Amino acid sequence: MIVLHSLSGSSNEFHPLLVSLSELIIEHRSHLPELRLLTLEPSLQEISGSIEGEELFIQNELHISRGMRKLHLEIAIIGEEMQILHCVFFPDPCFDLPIFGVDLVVGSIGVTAAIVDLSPVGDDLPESILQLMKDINWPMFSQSRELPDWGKIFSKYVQFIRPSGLKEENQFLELVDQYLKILVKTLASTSPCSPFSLTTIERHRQQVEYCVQQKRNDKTRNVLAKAFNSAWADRYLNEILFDEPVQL
Ligand code: BLA
Repeated sequence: MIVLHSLSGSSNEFHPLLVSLSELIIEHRSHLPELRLLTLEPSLQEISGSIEGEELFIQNELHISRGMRKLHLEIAIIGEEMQILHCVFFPDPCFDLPIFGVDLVVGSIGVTAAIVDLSPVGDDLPESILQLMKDINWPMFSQSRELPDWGKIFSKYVQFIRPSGLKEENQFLELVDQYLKILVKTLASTSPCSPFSLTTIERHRQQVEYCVQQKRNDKTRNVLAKAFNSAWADRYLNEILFDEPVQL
């Protein structure tokens, strides 16, 4: 089991938002139907490296469930300062469900980036999800951040912010809670399409595109390449973070 306990005793204290976010994700994940832990080889479950003399430590957890081809939760610690929570729920393309993604980056001055989205794998999000999103109580964050060019994969509801203070950190957490509630609820009432249907093929194509665009994030690549090397970073991005769904 991930996560935070295996590092207690080290000088690293996890940021409270990272702890709450990982607990929230694990709680929602536990409600997914037919949830199963995927065994990862030990060298990928826990990974150590060093970045300019500082330690890098990554923990990975992978599950699958009905409707989800890959549920990935990762916590990375880089030196004394940086902590990252990365989580993506990739749907089975036979199900009309969006990709859930969240990334939290903590630096020496606190949380610098908090991003959450339900990303479409069709022209737009499914109608049932759009209906549920209408009821969300949208907080006004004081510092919105600008998405890079590859961020076109995200929905119009993507939140990319730098939370300012405890109130905004809690509001971000509340938003992730609502996104996950909507996803879990929708999954429960979604039946799969045939793997050969045109809609499945299109969702598969868009999931590949999501992975291709995410791999353009040089900030992720640079952190990994510095701690290991660029070949290792590319392999990790291609095989663990954003591996493409198997061919239909
Ligand atoms: C930004 N991602 C970042 C940043 C770092 C990482 C260091 C810069 C933070 C900042 O500008 O304040 C690093 N993220 C990582 C690492 C991992 C990681 C090392 O996940 C994993 C080991 N990224 C995702 C997912 C999303 C995402 C799932 O992995 C969205 C759902 C988004 N991260 C994302 C975006 C940025 C970012 C949009 C900003 C990129 C930019 O400003 O160019």
